[in-house]
Amino acid sequence: MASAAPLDGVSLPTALEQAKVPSLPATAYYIPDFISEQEEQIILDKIASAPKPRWKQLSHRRLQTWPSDLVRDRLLDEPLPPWLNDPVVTRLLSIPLRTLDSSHLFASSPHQRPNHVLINEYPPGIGIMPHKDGSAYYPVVCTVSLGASLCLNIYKSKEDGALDPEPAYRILQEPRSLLITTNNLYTDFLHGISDIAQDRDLSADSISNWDLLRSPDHFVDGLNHRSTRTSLTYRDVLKVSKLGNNLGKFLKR
Ligand SMILES: O=C(O)CCC(=O)C(=O)O
Repeated sequence: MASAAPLDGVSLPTALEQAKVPSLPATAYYIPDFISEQEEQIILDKIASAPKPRWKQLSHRRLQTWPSDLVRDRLLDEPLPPWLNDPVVTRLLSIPLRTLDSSHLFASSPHQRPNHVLINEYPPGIGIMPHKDGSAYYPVVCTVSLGASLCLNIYKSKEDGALDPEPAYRILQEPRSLLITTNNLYTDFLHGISDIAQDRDLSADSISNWDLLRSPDHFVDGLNHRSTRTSLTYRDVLKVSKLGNNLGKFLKR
């Protein structure tokens, strides 16, 4: 992959189309070296130093939402903190979709950039149930992985609406990588992460983005021993309320 802006450990495609995962339904992109080790550590330190009430504790997993939770699918208009904006958003918007085309991934989204970030922390053995992200967001999800690798499973719904229990596709996400899912992959498929301590049967045949991985040699035995992995999922929330209207007053109470 050619580097648009040489920075230690960062390698960006000159156009997003070069990072497309061709074996997946339209459309996914994978960039293994999206941020550097130093940038990864700075973001992890910021997450760790966030005030305790920022964490929402679920039964096995905890998460932070920035700038705030959605209320009835609406976001209160507030900027992302600088450490979530730079380098991730600035870098995302700097990559053209196609060569000789200046438009970027969020060029047609309501706010022309992601305005919301969910931070999920997954200890080994913990995942997330298969789900769709729904209609509150513009249908583009950008996920930056920090700290460790794991597999994201992609599921088809059956004709009767039931979930096919076997994933149709598996995407391996390495630390410092960016995964983008959009189009039919966003609207028609579910995604989830298994509650396991090891991802197994990893190979060029079973992993959709194998040819785009930074270090496929790390998984030659077919295994990924999980350690704590943190993800940042960036999205553009469609509906935003300005402070001062009723939602703003309600939230500020
Ligand atoms: O952590 C991930 O990679 C997936 C997160 C996720 O499924 C979500 O935020 O909806």
